[in-house]
Order: sequence, then structure tokens, then C-alpha cells
Amino acid sequence: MSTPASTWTVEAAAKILLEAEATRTDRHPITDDWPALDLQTAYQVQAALIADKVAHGAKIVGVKLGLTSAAKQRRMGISSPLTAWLTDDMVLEPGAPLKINDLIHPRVEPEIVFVLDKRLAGPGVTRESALAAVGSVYCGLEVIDSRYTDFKFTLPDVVADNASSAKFVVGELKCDAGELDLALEACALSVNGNVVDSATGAAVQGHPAEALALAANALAERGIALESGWIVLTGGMTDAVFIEPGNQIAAEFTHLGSVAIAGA
Ligand code: 0L1
Ligand code: MG
Repeated sequence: MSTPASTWTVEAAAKILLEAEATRTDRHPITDDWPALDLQTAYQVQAALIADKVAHGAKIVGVKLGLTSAAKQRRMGISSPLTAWLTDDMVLEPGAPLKINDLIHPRVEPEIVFVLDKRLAGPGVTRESALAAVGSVYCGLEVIDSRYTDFKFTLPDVVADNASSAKFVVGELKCDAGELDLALEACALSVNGNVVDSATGAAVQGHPAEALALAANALAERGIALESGWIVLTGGMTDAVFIEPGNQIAAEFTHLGSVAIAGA
């Protein structure tokens, strides 16, 4: 039985999404029952959900951008990028297996990852000022696991769901962002050794530092700055691929090294 629209609140929506994650049960979009859920309220749901995780011991380690590439926007049918939170319990160490049964229907996507060595606060952040706050750059893989059936959602739904966040792994090769042309940095995504997709950093808003600037300026509208030491996932460069037990998903970059996840 669905909850009547009149009884929905930010806290109720956050609780339902947290339960879906904890019980590994997918559900229909919240906007099916609560059509009035707008973007601003969806970010409040996201904040409530993260506050609950922090209250239970999780630590914020950074932010992620979602839907920053045309490949991702086309697949999800949503043309606006969004921001969400990374917590320490999402970190997957390089080489650690991904336990598929801990998740609902995980997919994996390659990303360019920044680690900041300066605080970055909008508004007015540009690609150049964003890059000046970056300490190092890495390759990465994000595991997304929408709490919505078949990854079908509207923009407010996915924002409320912390942008389908589940896990992420950061590659071991540390690079200097100033020494690379990240728009030209190429990535080949493979499943069990077969390349299934490829992209360059230009796929991410023209340059991954544009995505970082976008995050800083968007978060500033909510009074939030990016802190020194934070990790920033700049968004999936290609469409995401499903991962199953026994599968190995790998991303090989031209200069940023390579990173892989094995499904167990
Ligand atoms: O990096 C991304 O674009 C993640 C988007 C999150 C939404 C999704 O694809 O489920
Ligand atoms: Mg992503």
C-alpha cells in the first residue's frame, strides 16, 4: 500500500530510502507517491539521509557529481548534473572484492577523481580556480546501486537517493593535475578483459575541473564548501556496466593508471 502524498515528509522519505538500502530492496520512485517532491526538497532528503548515516558513525570523506557526461544523461534520461555525498563506509580498497549480495543491482562506472589540498568555496569558482585547489588526481571506479527498481527515477528521486551511491575505489597511482591535460585523458572500460566502452575526460562537462567548479558553486547555494582533503568523484565518463559475481570490471587510463573491481 502506498503512503498518501499528504503524509510525506523529508524525514519519512529519508527513512524509506535508508531502509531500502539496509534491506537491499528496490522500490518505486518516491515521486510516484509524492509528486510534489521538488529539487530543493530532494536535497533536504539527501541531507537527512546522510545526517542519519553520520549519526550512526559514518564520516563524510567528500562529494560526488552525477550525470555530468552525455553518456550518463542519455542513459538516465536526465539532463541536469547533481551533487551527492561520499562517506568512509563507501570506500572499497583496491583489490578488495565487491560483495554483490550486499547490494541490490550494482553497476560500475569509470571516473576521474580529485583529492583537494585547499578548501574550495563558491560562488564564482571557475575551472582554473577549481584546479588550483586540487592536490592530486587519480583514476577511479564508482559502484552505483539505485534504490529504485531498474534504475528508473526522476531528478528529485535520484538526488534524494544520494545519487545511487554505494561504493567507490580510487586507483593507486597519484598524479599531478597540473601536468596532465585531463580533457584528453582517455579511459577504456572492460568487462572480463573485453573493452566495452571508452571516453576521455572531455566527456565530463568538457573537463573534469568544470565538474569540480560546478560542485563548488552548487554546494555554495546550500552554504557548503568543499574541504581540504576531500575526495571528489567527477562523474561517470561512460555508461555504467552491471557487475555480477565472478566478473572483473577494469578501467585503464592513458596516464592515471588502472583500477579494477572483482565481483564476489
Ligand atoms: O557518476 C554518475 O553520473 C552517477 C549518476 C548517479 C545516478 C545513476 O546513474 O544512478
Ligand atoms: Mg558516478
